[in-house]
Parts: sequence; structure tokens; C-alpha cells
Amino acid sequence: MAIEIYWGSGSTFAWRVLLALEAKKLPYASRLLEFSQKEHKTPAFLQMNPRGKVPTLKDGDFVVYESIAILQYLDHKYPQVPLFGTTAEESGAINQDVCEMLSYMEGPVSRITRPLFSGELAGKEQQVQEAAEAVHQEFSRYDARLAHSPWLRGERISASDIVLYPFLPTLLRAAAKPTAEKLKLAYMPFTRHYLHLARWTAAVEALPGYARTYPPHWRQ
Ligand SMILES: N[C@@H](CCC(=O)N[C@@H](CS)C(=O)NCC(=O)O)C(=O)O
Repeated sequence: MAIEIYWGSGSTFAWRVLLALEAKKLPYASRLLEFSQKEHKTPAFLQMNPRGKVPTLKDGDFVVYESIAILQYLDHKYPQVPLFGTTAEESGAINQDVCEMLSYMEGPVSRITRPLFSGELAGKEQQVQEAAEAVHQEFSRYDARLAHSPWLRGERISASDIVLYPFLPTLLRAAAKPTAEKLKLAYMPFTRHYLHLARWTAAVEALPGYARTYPPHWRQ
């Protein structure tokens, strides 16, 4: 039975898992859930993931959710194209990146994207601008690292790249909202601030299978 991935269009967390499946060239059955139809809250789905969230992955009888846990599972189960390195040192370094991204990027990203995507920006302008400054600090670190290597951890793609990447197009999409025009978002203009990060973004987007990971509703 093929791997089944339950995901939602535009979910940065689910995007990580799709990228990992593509990077590992694993066959999978795509189960795209419609949030507007509450397909992630049906009894059958809640039986797999009682939190009713995506991504959720089913591999035979085994179910796992939480994007980072899924990446770890896939890497142990299907070690070809390792995403968490092959030595203790590589694994430590990549896990350090992942922990930093969860600690220092996820919060600011959601403080920017939630008000801009929900249309509820009023009163939150200051909060959004402060979060954009935090994102700018983090992007500057990654940009400096990418001046020395094609991927965040050397010569090949790893979980560091896969966990970070979905934040970028999501933040750019948020910045393109008409309501964002009046804001000063410190990470914009993106390509002018971060030359290496921009080159790296293009490399991720050139990966075979990338198109299958792209949020379908963004194409409309
Ligand atoms: N920490 C989780 C976050 C998962 C998450 O929040 N998913 C969102 C989509 S971006 C979701 O399913 N939200 C639906 C809901 O909470 O009802 C992960 O890394 O997988």
C-alpha cells in the first residue's frame, strides 16, 4: 500500500512533507483535504489525527502526524536520499537548524501571515512589522550561510532546506496582499536583501516534482 499524505493547500507544514517525499522520490497517494469543507474534522480523519490537522501521513497501518516527526519517520524508514545526514555530527547540525526554525521562525511567520491572509490586519500593524524584523534577522543568517554552500548543510538538500523553504513563498504571498502595501516589512524587497537565499529558493523550485508540492489554490 502506497504512502498516503493528507495535506491542505497552502499549509507550510504539509508542504515540508511533500517536498521530502519528492526529494526522496517516494511514490505516494496525495489526499488533498478541503479545509472549507472541514474534511480535516471528519470522524475518519480524527481517528488518524485527533487534533484534526495536516500534515498526517499513513504508511500501511502506521499513522504519524506533526511535520518534523513525519520527516524523521520517512528518513528512518526510507534512508535513500538522507535528509538528516549520515553521521552523528550531520544529524546534530541539521536537527539544530530545525529546532531553531521552529523556535525563531514559526512564531514570527504566523504573526505576519495570519492577519494578512485573514484580512484582520487592523490594530496588528505594529505586531506584523516587529515580526517582519525578526524574520529579516533570521533570513540574514541563512543568506550568509548560503554564500558558502549551495544548500544550508553543504552539497546536498537536507531537512534544513525543506523545513525552511515553505516559509519563503508564504511570506512573499503575504507581502503581496494589497493591505500589506502600507506596512514596512523588513524582509522586503526579498531578492534585493538576500541574494543567496534567492538563488537557493530558485534551486528548490527547480527540483523534480516541485510542481506537485505547489499549493493548488495559489495557481487560481
Ligand atoms: N506543528 C504542526 C502544525 C500543523 C498545523 O497547524 N496545520 C494546520 C494547517 S497549516 C492545520 O491543519 N490547521 C487546521 C486546524 O487547526 O483546524 C506540524 O508541524 O505539522
